[in-house]
Amino acid sequence: MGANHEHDPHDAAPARGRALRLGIGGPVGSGKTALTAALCRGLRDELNLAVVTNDIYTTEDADFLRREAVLPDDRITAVRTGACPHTAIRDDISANLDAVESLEARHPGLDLVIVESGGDNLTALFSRGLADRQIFVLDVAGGDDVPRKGGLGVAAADLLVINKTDLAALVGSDLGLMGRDAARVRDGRPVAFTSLRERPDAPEVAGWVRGIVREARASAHAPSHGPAAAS
Ligand SMILES: Nc1nc2c(ncn2[C@@H]2O[C@H](COP(=O)(O)OP(=O)(O)OP(=O)(O)O)[C@@H](O)[C@H]2O)c(=O)[nH]1
Ligand SMILES: [Mg+2]
Repeated sequence: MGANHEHDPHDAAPARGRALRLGIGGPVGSGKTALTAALCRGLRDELNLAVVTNDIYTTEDADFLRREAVLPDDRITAVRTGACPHTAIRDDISANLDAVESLEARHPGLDLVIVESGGDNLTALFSRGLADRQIFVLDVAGGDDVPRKGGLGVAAADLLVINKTDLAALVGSDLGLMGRDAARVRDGRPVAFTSLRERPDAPEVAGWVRGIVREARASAHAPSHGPAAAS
């Protein structure tokens, strides 16, 4: 029997006084690292950023981001999961939390830490104890029936990105159908179509990330509503 993916053993960590943590998940090769690179390039002049990458056996994604110089090297940390990627973002998040916290300690005042998951299946969601918000990245080459098949990643991520639209005609994927099926399972949560090949800066996704960072700042400065003092 499969694991119960609805069960999250971790509580959401308190967000006050620390960076917002954004998880980026999705199947193998859908464009998670390309999107991470796009967000770093697009936001690094206005936000204080760092990245954690997850690979099973290598540090390839971190190596790629360093080679591309999307951020200074010491703002990019690789976690080698050694097992199914979803285990490291959902069940035992300690290696990822250590990586995030060590980046926060080395770079005071971080606004945003992006955590890229290793490529996984459609049920892979981040634990709320690791990611405050999450993006799930599909690509059109995986088939235009993937949004209809649903799965937690497609249905529940805060933003669904459908990437590689430049390949849609080549692989016979119907973008309209993907959009309608995604809307049906997502209960109003947003969907963005991207081609990181044609628009490597992903302006729509960068705009969404600006919005969640603004929200996090606003709630960090809002007065807390603790229980009223007894008289
Ligand atoms: N044609 C096309 N190729 C893309 C696009 N986005 C990414 N790619 C390519 O797709 C391949 C996989 O992209 P990655 O960003 O490494 O995908 P990933 O999801 O991080 O992959 P894993 O971490 O291995 O799961 C690379 O060769 C990218 O250059 C796109 O919009 N269009
Ligand atoms: Mg990657």
